Amino acid sequence: MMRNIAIALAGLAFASPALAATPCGDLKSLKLPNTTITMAETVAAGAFVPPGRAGGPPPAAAPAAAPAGRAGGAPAAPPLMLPAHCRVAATLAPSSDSDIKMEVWLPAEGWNGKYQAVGNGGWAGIISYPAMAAALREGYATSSTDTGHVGGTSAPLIGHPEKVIDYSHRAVHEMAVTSKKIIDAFYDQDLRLSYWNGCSTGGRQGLMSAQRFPDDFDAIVAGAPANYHSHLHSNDLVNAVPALTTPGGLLPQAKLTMLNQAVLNACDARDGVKDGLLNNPNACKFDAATLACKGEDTSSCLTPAQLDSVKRMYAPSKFGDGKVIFPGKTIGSEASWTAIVDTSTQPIFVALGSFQLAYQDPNWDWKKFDIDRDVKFVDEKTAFINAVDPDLSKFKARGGKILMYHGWNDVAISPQNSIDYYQSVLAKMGGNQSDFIRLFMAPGMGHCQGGPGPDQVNYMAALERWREAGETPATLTATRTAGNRVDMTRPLCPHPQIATYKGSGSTNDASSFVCK
Ligand SMILES: [Ca+2]
Repeated sequence: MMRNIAIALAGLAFASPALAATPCGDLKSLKLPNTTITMAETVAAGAFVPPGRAGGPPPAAAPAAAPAGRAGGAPAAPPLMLPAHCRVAATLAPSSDSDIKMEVWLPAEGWNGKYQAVGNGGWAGIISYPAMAAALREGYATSSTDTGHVGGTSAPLIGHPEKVIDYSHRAVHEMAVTSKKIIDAFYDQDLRLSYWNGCSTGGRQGLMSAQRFPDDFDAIVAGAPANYHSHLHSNDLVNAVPALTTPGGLLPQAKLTMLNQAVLNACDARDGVKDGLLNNPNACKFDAATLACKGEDTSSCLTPAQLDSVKRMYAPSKFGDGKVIFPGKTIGSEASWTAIVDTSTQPIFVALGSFQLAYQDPNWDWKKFDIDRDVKFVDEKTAFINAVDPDLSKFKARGGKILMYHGWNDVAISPQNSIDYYQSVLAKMGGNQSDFIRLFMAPGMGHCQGGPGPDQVNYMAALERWREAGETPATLTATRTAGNRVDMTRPLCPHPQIATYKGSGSTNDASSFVCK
């Protein structure tokens, strides 16, 4: 009602349909449930320097023993160039222990009528300003949340069960509801569509929305989802703890590179193109035991302890009764196996976070990790954070689309986990459901991006054509750049199709490949 009056007044005074229904600064007095709007100000086009991260995760190269993070935060982030917008910040408190920070950025002109919410990484704890900047530049109203705590570890969640719920799913839901109300108040145009765009934790958040809150988003990009949260983190410990606690269980980086080269020698050309990429890694049968040292340890062989660590990385992790916990790493990804490299001193902090949270102990002793006892316990305490429900019928019924992607060389989250979830959805919902959910595997791509394969893809554009024009994505084009020049393009194919070389044309050109 207030909005309609505001529109009417604006129309009378200026007869301009582009005029905001509520001036930016006035959004500060907007009354919304469980919401305190702490900032609403017009920002001119220019550079925005994101606030430093307080208590962020330790740098990957130097895992810190203390999960509380570093005092003083991360180094200053590079400035982001932003178009003119209305910047709104709010604190949400859906529970008495909630302290969810969020921001909404609203284009001052050229709004495309759409909302793009962007996701987090790891244990979240920071607003994703760079992803918001990218969405704003494309004309979206955009928002992001820290999910209710500060700093990229689970430490602030220990002793705060309501904050764990916020991290799990409540913060993103509340953010979506609140953002839509702010968008609605600011513009005199109706919001047309709401999108989710996230990778890793952001992928988990996207799938969680489709499962728990099917009305929040009309279409979702879910990259490399950390959706099997408790088992993903368990898998990290299953791989890392024996390698770290067995004398000689770790490998020098040179041996991981040697192992990767042996894999490529065996399988690279089998997809028709010798390019350092395996288009279909699961078709590569490579037995690391062929590299076992025959006599003394040399740089080109694996000792028994090293071979054990390598085999564990490839294998799915299992409970004592043989039930699979989480799939193994992909053949071809060996060069990035930081979990078993000899500079590693502890399991990755993101994974430790689940156990520290379950046991309510930031000093939980990972050296005593016991698969059956501890994985069952972490499930008992934190499995509600998982987003593995294959029933997406409500989301599908309202026309929802999900575009999943995963890099085959991802060592942070085993790519097979995305295939497993995708297949579980098809199995649950029956028939060929790829008219609403599609998974694109990216050869040689790392976690969300990076790696030797082409990794730059406009997922959102493909999703929008799908949702808005009914154009089901048959292929995506991935681009690789070297020295600021595109040196390779490749199609990404909807799983289980594989990019297949036609036999002629440049192998660096996507048009020389077909999906089949
Ligand atoms: Ca190849």
